[in-house]
Amino acid sequence: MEVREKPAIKNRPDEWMIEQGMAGHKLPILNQTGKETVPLYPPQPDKIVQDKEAIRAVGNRKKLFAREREGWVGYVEWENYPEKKAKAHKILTSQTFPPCPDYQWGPIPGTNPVLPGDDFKAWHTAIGGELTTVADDSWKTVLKEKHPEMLHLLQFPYNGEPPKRLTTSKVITPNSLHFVRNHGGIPLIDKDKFELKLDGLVKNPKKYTLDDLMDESKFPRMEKTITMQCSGTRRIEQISLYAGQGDEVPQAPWAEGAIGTARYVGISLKKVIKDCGGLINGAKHLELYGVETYVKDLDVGNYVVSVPWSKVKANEVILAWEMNGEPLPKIHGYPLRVVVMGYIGARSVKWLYRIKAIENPSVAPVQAREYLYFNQQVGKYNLRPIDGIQIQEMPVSSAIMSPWSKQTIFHNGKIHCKGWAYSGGGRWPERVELSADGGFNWYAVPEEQLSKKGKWTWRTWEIDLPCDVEGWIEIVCRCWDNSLNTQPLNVRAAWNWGLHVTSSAHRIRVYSVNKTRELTKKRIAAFEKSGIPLAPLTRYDAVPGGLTDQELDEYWKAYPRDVDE
Ligand SMILES: Nc1nc2c(c(=O)[nH]1)N[C@H]1C(S)=C(S)[C@@H](COP(=O)(O)O)O[C@H]1N2
Ligand SMILES: [Mo]
Repeated sequence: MEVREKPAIKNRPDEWMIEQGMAGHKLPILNQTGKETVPLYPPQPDKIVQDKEAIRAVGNRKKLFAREREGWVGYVEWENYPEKKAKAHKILTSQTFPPCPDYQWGPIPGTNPVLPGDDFKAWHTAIGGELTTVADDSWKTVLKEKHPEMLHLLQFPYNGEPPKRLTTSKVITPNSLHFVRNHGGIPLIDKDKFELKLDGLVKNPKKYTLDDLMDESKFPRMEKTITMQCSGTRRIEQISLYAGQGDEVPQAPWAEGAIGTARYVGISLKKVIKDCGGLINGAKHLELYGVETYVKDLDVGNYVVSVPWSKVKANEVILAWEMNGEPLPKIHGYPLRVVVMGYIGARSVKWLYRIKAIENPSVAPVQAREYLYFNQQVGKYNLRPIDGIQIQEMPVSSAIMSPWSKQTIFHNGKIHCKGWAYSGGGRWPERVELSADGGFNWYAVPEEQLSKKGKWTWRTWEIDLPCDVEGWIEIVCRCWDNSLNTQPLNVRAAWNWGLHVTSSAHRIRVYSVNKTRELTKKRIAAFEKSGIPLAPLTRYDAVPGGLTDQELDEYWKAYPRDVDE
């Protein structure tokens, strides 16, 4: 065949996919602010650059970023040393790193870990010193402490949730199955070398060993069953609808498992503040410091958030060292963590080493620049951190853990469903309702099919949901809490750029096959008789047992297709 000239076309092989909105990250922005529409293309993969001279000028990283305390592996102190922070920042900004693959437009990799977290790994090794081995150590701890069936959404910083069938199989989540949400490494702290510092606007700043805190003559024990929920729970539903803020760590693509319930033992933070002589000079917030290093916008710090004194005063903030009858697992904050009842998980600081009394909420990035609930019209090109509500109490929410979306269900008129319901701020699920018709008619879960009520805990539930329908249905779940708050009915109603707090009614689409119907029963029997597999729904098979030509002919005789006049 004659070889022709290469045709002058601009299509790329993935043109159709791109045109159909399946690869949004490859699309140019259309700039229509001038006379002509101008496409603004995404950059070609950037060349990795490194200003070696600038990095060398920062100094000896091993010395600069050394372990702060003996017996505290992975601990670099940043908050006390602004010059050190500046040096780490200099290192991170004197080079570029390979961009992380886009995961919001999919397909999300079919691997476990789902995402590797290459940027955070690279930042840690670039800073070096004590942080050099943090990513490897973290993964080793995951493999030691977590259940082999955990779904590792992000390898480093480690973010993982249990699979659906294990999320609600017990009312108290076994430690190995409790979800984990980290912003950095997992420090390995020797409890005999441990010390908690209390300073800032308290009358008598003090330091405590673990034994001091465990001294029952000073601090009465508290034991509480508490559900912890990440504000990222069910984020995947928001992502699937519209892409939002894109970095991997703040934005792990959680499903319904970023919630867990445990029995914690510890003491009330209020008593410790009192032991320091109480707050002074208008202190109204307590800043809580976690040991590990967190990189935010190439700035380096420790994990810091704050809680208001009013919450502490109500004895709703625990310093805990025991989780479900065991010392805290390393991955959950050993030896000491905060547990804030009814607030988003982010305030429950793990590897706690310092509490500082301050006047206003912390300006540290996790408190002031993340976990913000923006208005829908706030996004990448206009946002300011003050445009978001700082998320504290979680709203009422719920989820269906079984069946799964897109599943086909053979049933006899009732579909068995299971799930959880939770409300923050000390409210609790009072009623859970399911709909098999997209949210028009609702059935309440019978009280005896809901787990026990608790002020700070979720309730798990099961229901046989009546369903007469054949074909695709949408099962919806919503909860009413004891204040009669309920959930918005669709994701869009509460969609936000930060992709937080997906608290809308949980919807799944399943294909209902109702075997109480004679026709269905017969046809399935025909599949079985001929040994034709029933799954998957979309597989085409030549199934015998339809009408014969003669039967068709007789039918059209009795019920003519057309009218004569
Ligand atoms: N030091 C520290 N504390 C932390 C975090 C963290 O990354 N570092 N993550 C927070 C977030 S966002 C959540 S949801 C909870 C999760 O607690 P878990 O990992 O024990 O389930 O811990 C919080 N405490
Ligand atoms: Mo979280």
